[in-house]
Amino acid sequence: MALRDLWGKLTGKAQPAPPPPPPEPALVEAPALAPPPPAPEPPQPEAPQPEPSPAEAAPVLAPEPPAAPEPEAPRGFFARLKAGLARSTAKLTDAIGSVFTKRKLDDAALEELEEMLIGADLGVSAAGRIVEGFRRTRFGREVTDEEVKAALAEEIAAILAPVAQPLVITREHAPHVVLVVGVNGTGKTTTIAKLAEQYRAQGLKVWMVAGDTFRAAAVEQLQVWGERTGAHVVVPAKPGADAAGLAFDGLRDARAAGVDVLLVDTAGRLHNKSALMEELRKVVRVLKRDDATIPHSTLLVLDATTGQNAVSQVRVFKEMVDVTGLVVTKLDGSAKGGVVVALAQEFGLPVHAVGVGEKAADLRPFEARDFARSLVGLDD
Ligand SMILES: Nc1nc2c(ncn2[C@@H]2O[C@H](COP(=O)(O)OP(=O)(O)OP(=O)(O)O)[C@@H](O)[C@H]2O)c(=O)[nH]1
Ligand SMILES: [Mg+2]
Repeated sequence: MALRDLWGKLTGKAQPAPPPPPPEPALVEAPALAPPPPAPEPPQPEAPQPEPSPAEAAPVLAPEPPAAPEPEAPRGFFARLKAGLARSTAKLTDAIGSVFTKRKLDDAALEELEEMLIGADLGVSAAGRIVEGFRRTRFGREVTDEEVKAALAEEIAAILAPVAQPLVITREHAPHVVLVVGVNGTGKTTTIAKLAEQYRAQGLKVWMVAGDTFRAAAVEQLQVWGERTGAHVVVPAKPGADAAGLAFDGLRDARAAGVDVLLVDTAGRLHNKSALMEELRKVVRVLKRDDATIPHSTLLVLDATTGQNAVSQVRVFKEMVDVTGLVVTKLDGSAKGGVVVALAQEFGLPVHAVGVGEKAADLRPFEARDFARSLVGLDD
C-alpha cells in the first residue's frame, strides 16, 4: 500500500470519495489549564558549563519518584486513573454484566467474551490470548460477572506488565534527548509540557525545542507551556525554519547550558505526509551527526480515542523512525482505552505514561495492574 494511502487510513481521513481536506487541529489556543505557578523560576542561565565527567553522572532517573511523599498516593492516583478510564470501563463492564450474571463458561460464553473484548478495542490477538487463558483455567465452570472481571484483570495485567516501563532519563547524556513524534493532534506538545513539568519537579534542568516550525501557533503553544512550567523553549528564528537545524542548535546550546533533558517537539502534519516523514527522518539524521546515540528516546504519542487506528500509526512510525516507547493520551475522553492492551500485545513497546487530562499533572506513569483493574471496573 502506498504510504499516502496508509497514512490516510491511519489518520482516519481516508474516504472512498475524494478525501476532504483535513481540518486544522484546534491547537491555536492554549489548552484550558490551571493558572500558571505563582512564582516561576528565573530563566535558565545560558553560561556554558563543563560536561559532567562519567564519575559525576547521576543515577538513572524515572519520571515519577516512587517514594515521593504524596499524601494521597497511591489511592489518589488510582482514583484519578479510574476516573480517566471511566468510559472505557463502562463499555467493558456493561458487556460483561449482560453476559455473565451467572453462567457456565462454555464455548458459546467464551466466544461472546472474545467478541466483547474485541469490541472494547483490545484487539483480536490479545482477545484470543485472554480467552485461551480462560479456557485453560476455568472452562466448564459456572462464573459470575465479578469472577470474570477479576480473572480478566489478571490476564490483562499479564499482557501489560512487560511494557509498563517509565521513561528513564540518564543524566550522563547531558542532555538526554527525547524526540516526540505522532500524527497531528495526538497530544505531542501537551505531553512534552507534562514531561517538562515532571522532570523539573525532580530537579532536572529541562529545555523544550519548538520543532513544529511551520505553524506559528504551535511555537506559541509551546512558549505558553514554557512560561507555565518554567522550562526554557528553543524557538525558530522565523516561521518555517528548518526543524532539523533548530533541533541541532538547540542540542548544542542545551549541552553548553548543562541541560539534563531536551524535549524535541515535531510537527504532526506538513503539506503532505511524505514530507512530514522526510522531515522527521532529517531531524534524526542531523541530530545523529552530533552523536549517533541521539535521540536517546523517541516517543510516539497516540490518541486513545482513535482506537485501533493507533495500532496502524505505530506500524507506520516504526518504519520511519526508531520508536523506543509510547505515550497514550486522552484516555479520559475515550471509550477505547482497551487499545493499550492491543498495543502491548502487538508491539511490546514500552508504554511510558498515559494522559488522562489536559493539565500538566494529568500524565500518569503506566502501571499494569492499576490499569488492568481500572479498565474492568475493579477497585484498587
Ligand atoms: N482530554 C485530554 N486532552 C488532551 C490530552 N492530551 C492532549 N490533549 C488535548 O489535545 C489537544 C491536542 O494536543 P496537542 O498537544 O496540541 O497535540 P499535538 O500532537 O501537539 O498536535 P499537532 O502539533 O497539531 O500535531 C489539545 O487540546 C490538548 O489539550 C489528554 O490526555 N486528555
Ligand atoms: Mg503540537
